[in-house]
Amino acid sequence: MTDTLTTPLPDASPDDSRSVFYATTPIFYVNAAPHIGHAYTTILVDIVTRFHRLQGNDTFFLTGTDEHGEKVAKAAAAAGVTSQAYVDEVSGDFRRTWDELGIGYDEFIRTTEPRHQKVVQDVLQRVYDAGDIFYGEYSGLYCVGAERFVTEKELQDGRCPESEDPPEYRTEANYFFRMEKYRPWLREHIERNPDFIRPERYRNEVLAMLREPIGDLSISRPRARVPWGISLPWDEEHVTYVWFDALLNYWSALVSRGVEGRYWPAVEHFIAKDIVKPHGVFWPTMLKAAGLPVYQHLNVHGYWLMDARKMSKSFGNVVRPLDLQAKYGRDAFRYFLLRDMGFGLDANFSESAIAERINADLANDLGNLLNRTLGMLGRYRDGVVAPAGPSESADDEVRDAFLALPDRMVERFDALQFDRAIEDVMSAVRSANKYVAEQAPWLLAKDPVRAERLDRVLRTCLEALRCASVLFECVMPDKCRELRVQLGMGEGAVTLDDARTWDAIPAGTRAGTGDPLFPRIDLEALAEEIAGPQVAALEHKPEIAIDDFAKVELRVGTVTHAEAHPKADKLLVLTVSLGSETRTVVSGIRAHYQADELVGQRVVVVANLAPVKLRGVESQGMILAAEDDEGTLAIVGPLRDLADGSEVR
Ligand code: ME8
Repeated sequence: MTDTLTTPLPDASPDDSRSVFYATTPIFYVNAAPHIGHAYTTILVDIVTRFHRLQGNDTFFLTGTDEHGEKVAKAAAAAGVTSQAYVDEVSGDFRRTWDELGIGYDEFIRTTEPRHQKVVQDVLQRVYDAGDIFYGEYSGLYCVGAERFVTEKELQDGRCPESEDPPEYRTEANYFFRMEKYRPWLREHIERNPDFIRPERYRNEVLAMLREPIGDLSISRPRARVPWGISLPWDEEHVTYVWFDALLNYWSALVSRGVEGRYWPAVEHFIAKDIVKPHGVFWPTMLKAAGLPVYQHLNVHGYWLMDARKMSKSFGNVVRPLDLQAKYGRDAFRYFLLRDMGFGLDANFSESAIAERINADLANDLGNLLNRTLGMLGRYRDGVVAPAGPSESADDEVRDAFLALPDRMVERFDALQFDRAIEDVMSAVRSANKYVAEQAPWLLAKDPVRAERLDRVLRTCLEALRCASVLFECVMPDKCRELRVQLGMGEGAVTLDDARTWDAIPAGTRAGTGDPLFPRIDLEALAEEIAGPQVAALEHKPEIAIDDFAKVELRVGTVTHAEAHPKADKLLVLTVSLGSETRTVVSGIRAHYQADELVGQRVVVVANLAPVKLRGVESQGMILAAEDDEGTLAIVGPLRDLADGSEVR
């Protein structure tokens, strides 16, 4: 069973002069549950679309799931259910995740929906009738993980560059799309439109592909081998190749709602670098052959890495977005994702990075400005905003810094510099905090002659906060609304123009206080929770003298008992015999070792480490373990049988 989820669009009037912004995420394969990588692209598109809506543009945001193909059929078989039951389940998981993350998509498309299949068949027939599809035989290396043929040249150590799986050799009779025919046109198009694929490194990557023949694209699979797909309209014995099917979602979603005239081709695709070739080569040539205008921009971001490796289900290093949202809050999590990845580049993911970012930017800089401003307004003015009085140059500087931000933010977003856009706003917030310190309202409050000056300083801070709440509206919609409520401005909608005005808070407005918007994260508690290898692994250690090393007392021991920590799911509590004494050692190795396999294990203990309480259990030392780049961890022990307590020198 397939169902559709659509939200009503506001009407477009015939004389509509608004700019159109149509943005897409990839439609995700349903062979894996959503993780931070999928969440990043989806949250990013949500933020960018909200920013365009804030500017009054006519926006359409599409996401969905890619449900056909060998990979999905194999995953269903492995799960022991029908393909349809399987895709319904996982697609639902994606949709629920996006709903819980507050993603404001206009359309969620599934490639198993009849409305999509019909459009795919129409386009196939059109390209077939035009003579751009032919029947032939092909032999080559096929990668099921990436669902495409790969060339010898692309392989890295014999493996597919995308999935890192070894491909298999296949010979098959297929239908082919005359892709090579469109290579000169595509090359010229990209050369003439320098920002068609961006950032530039990905444009160069595609141009390099186009310098040599790209071949024709095999676009069908025999139904006998891969039944899970859309039939070719002229030959029931073959189903459409999954990429030909999937890419067309960007078009079918509009056609099925009758809005293709309104939104095509103003389309902005957002993807990660794994799928540059299908989007940069297959897709534009398909569109050209179908007689459709090509998209406006292909925007390519890097990978979220976990332990220096792409986060991916096949590498087993994924983090679920809803877990992070539950722990850190939806808006703070969105803020982190946007702030900590430079678009186009890879970024390292870690929970301590989220916590540090939240504390530094949101709890300290923004939270501090809000709390101190509302605190002072309450203390000195009973929470009531005074009329706007005359300003001095220090006030004007803060005002000018904020009023320059809307235009700068538009430029930053257009240039895909999202992290810098955020940093611009934060830097103005920091300058407002500095202004408070310099103006010292607490001193002004002691001097009745300076009452008007105090009002001006408080109002400047309130206006700065109001503007920040508008500028951050697309990134943190819930928190920004709450912020404005705390400022006494109610829950009404805002537009970017609200950040182009100053002294807009009416005199007499009663601001309240509320719970802190961004509570500080207890970094120590977090470090305890993720204690173990990650915490101990300082990357660059300073050179030390032998005396420094001699300060560390290392002793051989034997684990006599091991059990799970009652309050932390990453920790084990070990009892270790050092011969003359017994120690309790709390160790963050639970992801790597079972408690019972450790009993009898010989270990090396740092015996003179100051005791520390980890989630309520005192740890009297540390055991040594090594971890490689792949994340495999091994406890270090003596290679010969030595008495417990022997010193390691
Ligand atoms: O490729 N870092 O689906 P997919 C950043 N169905 N982004 C990541 C990521 C990571 N570690 N891992 C995944 C497919 N992504 C096809 C697409 S489109 C017509 C068909 C995100 O489930 C990123 O957006 O493998 C990447 O391009 C996408 O998930 C791949 O999703």
